[in-house]
Amino acid sequence: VMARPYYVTTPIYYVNDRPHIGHAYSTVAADVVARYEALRGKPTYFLTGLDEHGLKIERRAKEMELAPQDFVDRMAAPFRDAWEELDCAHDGFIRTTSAQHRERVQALWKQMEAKGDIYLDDYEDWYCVGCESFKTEKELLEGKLCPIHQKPVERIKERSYFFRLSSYTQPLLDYFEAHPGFVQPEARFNEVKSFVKEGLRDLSISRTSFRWGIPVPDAPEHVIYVWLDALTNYISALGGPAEQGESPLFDEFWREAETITHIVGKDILRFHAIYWPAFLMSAGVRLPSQVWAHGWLTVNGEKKSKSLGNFRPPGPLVEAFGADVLRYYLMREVGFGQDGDFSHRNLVNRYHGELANGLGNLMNRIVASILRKSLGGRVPEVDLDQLGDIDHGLIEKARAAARDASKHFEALAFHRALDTIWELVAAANKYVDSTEPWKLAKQDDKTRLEQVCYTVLETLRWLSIMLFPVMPTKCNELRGQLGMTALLPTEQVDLWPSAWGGLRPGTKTLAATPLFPRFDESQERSILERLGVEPAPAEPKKANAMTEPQQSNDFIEFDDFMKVDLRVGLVLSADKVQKSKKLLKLSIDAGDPEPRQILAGISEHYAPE
Ligand code: ME8
Repeated sequence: VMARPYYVTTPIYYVNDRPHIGHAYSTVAADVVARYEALRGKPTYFLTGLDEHGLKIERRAKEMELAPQDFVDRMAAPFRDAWEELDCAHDGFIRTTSAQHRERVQALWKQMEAKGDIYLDDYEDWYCVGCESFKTEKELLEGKLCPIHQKPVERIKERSYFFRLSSYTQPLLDYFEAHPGFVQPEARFNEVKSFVKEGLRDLSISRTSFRWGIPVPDAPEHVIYVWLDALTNYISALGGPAEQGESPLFDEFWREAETITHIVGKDILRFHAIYWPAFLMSAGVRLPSQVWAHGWLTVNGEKKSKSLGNFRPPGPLVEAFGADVLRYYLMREVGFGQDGDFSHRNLVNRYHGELANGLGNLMNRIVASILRKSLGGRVPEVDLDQLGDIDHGLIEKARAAARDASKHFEALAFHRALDTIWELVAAANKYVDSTEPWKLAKQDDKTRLEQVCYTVLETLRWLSIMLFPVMPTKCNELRGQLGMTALLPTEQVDLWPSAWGGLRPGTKTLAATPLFPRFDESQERSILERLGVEPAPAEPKKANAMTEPQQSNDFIEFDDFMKVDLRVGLVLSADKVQKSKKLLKLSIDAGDPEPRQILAGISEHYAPE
């Protein structure tokens, strides 16, 4: 079966802001999907870019005393740099001020017009410049504030072109009915459906009161509404809308794509799940397969706002941890679709617990240590038919992980994919604990040692593929240490692990530097300091509902802590308390004239000795 094309997009970001962790979240997710699908042999195209028109940009440029085009040119570079730093290998980078985009937007307009869906009328409504969106009276907060930006909306009264969105109410509902996976997650889809069920109003799609946009064809005193302009990026970047045969990219990745996924933040779901499909229906262009709305991130517990400094370009984080670690953390910490917190401290914790002590340790124990000392650093030759139950246990775990992780990646459940893969990492470390290769190394007959080492090395090879979408550089380093070549995704070749025993006996491994070196405490402190994180150790951890139990926040104030009388003592004896499961009776010398007797509820965890 030929693998069919896969197309994935991020929102195009407004250039009035600098790239930050929130933008990085969407972009990394899209890159991970694209890399995953490419590994499976699908032709893939990953698009990101910039939204450069609109009143918001025009005003910001004015504040900066720059011509709008100079302003957007200047603001584009930091985004390109950020995606390069984060190893986000986009195939296309669309800017809405490009000539190709302008032409295609006008072409789409004409198709909608030819359908009879555009008309001119007088218009009066509330507008939020932050959202670049009209608001109905009942959406507004007290004092005519935008519910999202908490800023006053503006009264707009002008002649404008309208799109007959109202006549797409039923077609959209029918489409939703027929495509139950169109919006993800499901709860968000339900919100979209109820919104449409209430009935849609026609949409004003042009403005005359400012200039910074794409002129309406044959009516250049109007500029095209920035969201109609912006949404069209997803096809204009491919050369669409276009007739069959006019644009090979549009044919391959839109017309004939197996899957078209728009990744967006939940804030802009309505535009993507309602307006965009309606525009496409009107123009007679196929619809995307799914709109995936992820949740909203805070950084160290803080929301994004102009006054807060946590939402900074990701450069310093990449410098401190490397792109792969940051990508890993972004995909692991918060369930895709849920809101969550990006916490520098949790990043450090996961780095140590999961990367250094989990995967890195597995690598070190075998490749850097035993293999080198006892088997000349080469991949041993083993007879796979001679393996024991415990070996097959790990092999089965690997097969299950590959199967489940692929399902999760396909569903954009990145955190689940990583959970599954980390179960395999844990199982492999446990396998090393149980088989005790350091003891096997002392035996004259090395057969068992070879079996154990091979089983772990092959597991590492599988891991180097499964983790590649998230940590491409580290995975290729890992492969280099296993004596293997870098992964090179190729169309129509499925590289996902399926056959056990791909690692060739005799391959020379390299014990290079650890993949995830541990930081000591002072390094950790200085990294956090450089990132501007307060060195308070008792930061209440924002728990991730998907993977961790909620933690209680019952911390005490420092003054209360100062009331504590804390002493160090020597345990003189410890005895089980008869008939009690929990208690140990301790006799303790804490500097008092007589030893103290203390009952401690630790018997389930400590033997008296
Ligand atoms: O809305 N948490 O651009 P934008 C998670 N130009 N994601 C976040 C985030 C956060 N705190 N902050 C931003 C626009 N994002 C329009 C889009 S598309 C045709 C036009 C991400 O610069 C998230 O993907 O305001 C969100 O949807 C997007 O950035 C908004 O970027």
